[in-house]
Amino acid sequence: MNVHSLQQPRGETRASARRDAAHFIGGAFTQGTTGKSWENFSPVDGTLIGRVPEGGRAEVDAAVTAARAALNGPWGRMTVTQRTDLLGAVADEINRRFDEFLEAECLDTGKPASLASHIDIPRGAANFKMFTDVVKTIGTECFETPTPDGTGALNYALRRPRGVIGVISPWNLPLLLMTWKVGPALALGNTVVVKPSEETPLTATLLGEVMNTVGIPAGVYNVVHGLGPDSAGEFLTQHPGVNGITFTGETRTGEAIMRQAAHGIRPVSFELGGKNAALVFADADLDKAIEGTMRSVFANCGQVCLGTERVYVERPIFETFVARLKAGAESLRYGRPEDPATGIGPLISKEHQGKVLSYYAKAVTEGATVVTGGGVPELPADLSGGSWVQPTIWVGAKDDAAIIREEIFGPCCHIRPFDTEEEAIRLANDTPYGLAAAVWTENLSRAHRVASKMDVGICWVNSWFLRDLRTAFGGAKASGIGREGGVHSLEFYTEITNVCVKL
Ligand code: NAD
Ligand code: 6OD
Repeated sequence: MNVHSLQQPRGETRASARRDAAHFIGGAFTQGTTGKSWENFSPVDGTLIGRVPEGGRAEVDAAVTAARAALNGPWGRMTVTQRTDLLGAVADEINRRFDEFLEAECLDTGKPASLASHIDIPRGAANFKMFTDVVKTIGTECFETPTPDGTGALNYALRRPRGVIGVISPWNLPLLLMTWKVGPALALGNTVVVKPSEETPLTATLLGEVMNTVGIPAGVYNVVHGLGPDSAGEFLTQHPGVNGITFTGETRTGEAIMRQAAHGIRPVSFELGGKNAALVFADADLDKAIEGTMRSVFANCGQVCLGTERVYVERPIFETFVARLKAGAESLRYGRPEDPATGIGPLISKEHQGKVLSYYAKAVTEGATVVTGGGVPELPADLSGGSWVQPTIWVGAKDDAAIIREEIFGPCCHIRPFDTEEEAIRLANDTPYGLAAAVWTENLSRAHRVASKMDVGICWVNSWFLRDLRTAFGGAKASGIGREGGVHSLEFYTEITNVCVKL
């Protein structure tokens, strides 16, 4: 990549450096009609990145109308091969413009380019390729049914696109999580209207250029920027022309969207919050457990829904584990995205920094011991306008403390000792959430036994965030509704019509 293209002007905003976002509706970029917009600030240093137009009901309506027209028009008429060839070209074009996507993602999020170039952008492309493979190979069921007259009947299933899909996505892995929904939706013949997070508008906008370049028909992929309540997010999820809503974000937002989706009985697919546990047994390979837990706690500055915020460590190795994770946390280097030595970036925004710091303060008032971190780092003046926090580790909190019960979404974890396998399982499952868990042990039987008892959608053994896109992804309990990935995406993105033929 061109590392210089990631440099932000320090303390000023040059007009040439500004990156304004735009809606993408019916194949054209527009600033919309509301006259409203907001400023997008860099999480790294607080400088202005650009302006983002706020869509209103008119923009949402225009996008849904364009999506419906494409569904009933050129997109709906394509063969599966024509459609999947085009989506393969989308993936290729993202890879061809890799550096531009990387720059845009790092500008919006402040995350290290070393991370985004390994995860966010390659997965953004892979999310289009993988689902074309699924769609090309999937069949449907057929039953031969006996009838009293002896001639029988044939029942077979037809899978058809659900229609216009509303996609509401978050800011932590913006391109990855948005395309994780747009990829299968389009591969299965739907059209989409995306409302990206207000914090991260750039890659969704850039993807519009890619769609036009490769010849995706106008209206298949639409983007309307805006906020949630009383703005584009709410207007999209309330729109009667939207046939299904797929959402990734906070559990509380999911509750609001579910209420909005109730009008017209629209189905939802939800990937929500987590309060994920890691269970580290005394027989674990400690080097691997430390390396994996370092990533699961601190990667993306802790802003990963699958991230670990509760670590349970078997007592004989507790002190050693705490000391080693502390050393790892203290070795992480703050820095700009383009610096290859940067180990940790800022949080997404000043608002989120305030939320995370409120938990740092609450941890102390509730009696936890701070092992490391707990505040804002001292940084050079050129970074002081950013939303930085220290990687933080606590011990000694009560099991009902806020830092144990509530999702913080920051670079922090609490570590607690346990004495028996049963106790570890009970503690890990003692949460309203059920997204992910990581189990660290070299004992094969224990690994399978414990994994089968985790009340979660995804349980890793001796790894974390190791993804095979064919597998079911989603959360149990308050962490979600439904599963996406591989053939599981068919559940939400298609409707089945059963055809019963009396022979
Ligand atoms: P958020 O819920 O605040 O916002 C997500 C999106 O919802 C944004 O685009 C926002 O504008 C929109 N929104 C907000 N209110 C709305 C409303 N009433 N109607 C329609 N849209 C509305 O989430 P966030 O802060 O962007 O992301 C962080 C959260 O997302 C964390 O809780 C994290 O755990 C969760 N998350 C979950 C997964 C997963 O796969 N389970 C993945 C990533 C993030
Ligand atoms: O890997 C994925 O498919 C996925 N949805 C990851 C989610 C990460 C949450 O922050």
